[in-house]
Amino acid sequence: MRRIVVTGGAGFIGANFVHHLVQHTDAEVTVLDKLTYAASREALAGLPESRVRLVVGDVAEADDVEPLVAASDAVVHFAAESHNDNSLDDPSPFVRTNLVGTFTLLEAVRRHGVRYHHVSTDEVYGDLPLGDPARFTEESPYLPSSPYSASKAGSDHLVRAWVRSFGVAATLSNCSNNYGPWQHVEKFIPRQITNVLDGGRPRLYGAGLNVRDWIHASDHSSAVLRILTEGRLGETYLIGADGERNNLEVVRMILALLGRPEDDFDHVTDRAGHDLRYAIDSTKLRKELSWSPAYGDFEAGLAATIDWYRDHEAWWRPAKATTEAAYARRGQ
Ligand code: NAD
Ligand code: TDX
Repeated sequence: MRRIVVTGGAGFIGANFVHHLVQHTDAEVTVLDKLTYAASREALAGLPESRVRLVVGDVAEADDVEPLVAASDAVVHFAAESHNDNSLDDPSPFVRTNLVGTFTLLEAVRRHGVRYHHVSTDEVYGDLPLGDPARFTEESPYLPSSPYSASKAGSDHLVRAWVRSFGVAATLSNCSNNYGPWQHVEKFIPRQITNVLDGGRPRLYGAGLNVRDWIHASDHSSAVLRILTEGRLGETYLIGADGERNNLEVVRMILALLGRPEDDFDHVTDRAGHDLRYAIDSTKLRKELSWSPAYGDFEAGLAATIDWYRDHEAWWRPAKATTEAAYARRGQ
């Protein structure tokens, strides 16, 4: 697998994965990215031009996809509309990019016999009760709640159908909530960090008791590379780092790390259909492929992420005002 196409490689996790490929393999990487509001060229700056090239294009356009797939050994598909709140405002780009985009890529890898890895989310399984030991496994039933998670669930189903019906050489992964550098300020952790850096207050949806299972984006990248190179074809692997915290705990941790009182936040309008709890059982990935996360300490990873946002204000500042204006319109 020398020639790898990474879709969405200018986004948060995709860019992290491209850095990981450059550091840990000798692959030549072609990033296919539409450069939506969520993308940043800066996240790819400094990578060797001989190893990484950026092609601006749409995964849902066969003409953009076809020549790149034809000249590749593998496709790793990160490109997506990724934010639940946006999917509640306007689901249409989610259906187009996440469903039609995946379909377009699958048809291209089928035509050219190219290896395919599909990056998905734990949200396809719906949510779990609070205060319960149950976690998602590869056998959990699909029960998505939002237009975003439904579009991701549909894309997973397309991949499995292309494996079974057409013999496409694919693997899938479903990962929990990521944090780390280059995450857009619309997402929970960067939003709260930048609110505080701006002299404002974090905004908690509802009571803040919803639980997410946090993993550093670089651990997501190492898991995807392991599955791409050693995973069994047709299989799904859940990716997680045992990082369950409720949102209130995370906000209090951010406030403490930034030297602010622990109650210096606002409760705001809850998200419609807000999933209660996500939790991943990643035993299959750990046992079968001997993977383990490098970031065991969430608080240390969060502290490093806060430092990163403090040092990269020029990067996040342009998106902050428009993002907050959208939240203000929703009462959040
Ligand atoms: P992101 O929104 O930060 O980045 C998405 C990237 O895809 C952007 O660079 C954007 O320009 C690109 N893109 C969007 N539409 C496109 C199109 N039609 N054609 C080509 N490129 C397009 O997303 P992210 O948080 O980095 O998520 C990446 C993937 O990982 C997604 O598939 C998401 O579902 C999955 N995932 C994310 C998380 C998380 O916590 N963020 C967790 C599990 C899985
Ligand atoms: O301002 C906020 N206040 C708040 O309380 C925001 C933006 C979010 N929240 C809550 C909602 C969630 O319970 O924080 C939690 C995390 O929210 P998001 O960052 O929007 O993530 P989530 O909806 O859990 O989805 C994320 O993880 C799974 C990614 O955005 C998805 O792409 C991924 O599939």
